[in-house]
Amino acid sequence: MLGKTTPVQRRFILGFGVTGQSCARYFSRNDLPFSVIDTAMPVDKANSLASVFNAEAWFIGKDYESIAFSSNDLVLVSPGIALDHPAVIQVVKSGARISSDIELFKEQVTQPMIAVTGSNGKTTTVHLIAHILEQLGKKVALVGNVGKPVLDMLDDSSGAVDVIVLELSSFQLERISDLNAEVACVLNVTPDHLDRHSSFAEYAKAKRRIYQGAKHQVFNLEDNETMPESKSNHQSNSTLSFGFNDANLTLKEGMICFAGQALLNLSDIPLKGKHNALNVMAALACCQLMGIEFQDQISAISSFKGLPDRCEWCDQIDGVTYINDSKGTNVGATLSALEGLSHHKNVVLIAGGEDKSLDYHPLSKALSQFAKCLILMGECAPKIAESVSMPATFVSNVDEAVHLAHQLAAPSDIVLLSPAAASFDMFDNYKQRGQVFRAAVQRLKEARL
Ligand code: UMA
Repeated sequence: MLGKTTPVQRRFILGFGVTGQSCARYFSRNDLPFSVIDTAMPVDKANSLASVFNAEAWFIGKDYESIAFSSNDLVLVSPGIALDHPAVIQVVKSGARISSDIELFKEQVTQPMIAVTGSNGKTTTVHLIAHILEQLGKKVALVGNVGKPVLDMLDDSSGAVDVIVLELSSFQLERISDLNAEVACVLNVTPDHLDRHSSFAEYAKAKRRIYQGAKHQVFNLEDNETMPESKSNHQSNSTLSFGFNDANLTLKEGMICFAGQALLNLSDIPLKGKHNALNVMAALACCQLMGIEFQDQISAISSFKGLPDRCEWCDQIDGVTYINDSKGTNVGATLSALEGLSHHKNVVLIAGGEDKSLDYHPLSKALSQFAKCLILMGECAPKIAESVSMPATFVSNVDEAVHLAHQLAAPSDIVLLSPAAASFDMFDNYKQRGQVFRAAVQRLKEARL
């Protein structure tokens, strides 16, 4: 434990966003002094945070260069800061101990953890797992990349929690070891964040770190990159796979089945699309490995409502359905949305945003199979256009995109916002992009009345 009893001389928090601030609250609750380093925060924002957080010192911008770290110092690094960031390199060279909020958390929690990662579907899946457990009377803490930093769970009420459901990103996983989860699951691995990881292989390897020390493992038999490298060392371990063919949990004639027994009809699942069928199978497997019978999970699944910004139904205007998949921030997500929602090439796709060094060529075949037109916006619009054979129309904002889509779509078509790219070129985050899309659809509807 990195508390008062360890010979830590000074504590630094590197990166003072959502994670960094939760680290500060954690240290303050435990009367442990700390300093803040943020290399990208505007000084006026740091000044206003300084009145809220009682740090010993603030190092903003390049101020960190003057710090003489020692091997007795502890530096908690936020997930968004890459391992090759100059500040991290300076810390490593000094011999100071680098850690993270998740490392600190896992050393202290006593409750069983279900940990889930994947390029796409992880937030939907952790919400579904939490929903199933809650419907069955468990007190659940849903934390991690999902938006609630883990250390905020360790307050006075944490004793009442029965199960921790933890969503982890590759950024969080690349700097932790031996998570020791009760159940660990990798949903899928498709290219993402290649501006941060040196290669797809490194990205996939980071994802599979989630299995380290896990008692039970859940993986996607359709996707080799999700497979655990070895069986868990636990004697009571078991591993479950999910997928469309020959997996432990699989699909047969529209039914989710386990060991030949039909569990659930796909049409009774509120989440639509083949990708969501996989997410549901993964959630069923995770909960079963926590000792919950499949039969007890089924009614809970049918009462689960999906999440905003993930293939979210917005409205129907003149017979055209508008779907907001703003969280589709990589190529794999957009492929899943196209494949899962389209019937007979009836999708007008709105894509584009900030590039994450992704290869957009795989979109080309899917567009010709599932889409009727392509509308592009944002920084990487030209790169997407060059990578696909379908001609694209460029627009400069979401309103223009929605108006053009309305002109191009016919009754029973789908207008799908699924950018295959990050949002930061035009928006604060994907949620704001989704809100702007919903508002544009609403204005279109009002104009048509
Ligand atoms: N910063 C620096 N130097 C830099 C870059 C950033 O000092 O070079 C500072 C920024 O000024 C800012 C802070 O670091 O003050 C931001 O830290 P961060 O980027 O680690 O983000 P947090 O606000 O701590 O949020 C993180 C996750 N964000 C990322 O990993 C980028 C959140 O996931 C997560 O919900 C939160 O911790 C709690 O666990 C978001 C995300 O986009 C949703 N995740 C990616 C994804 O899902 O694809 C990985």
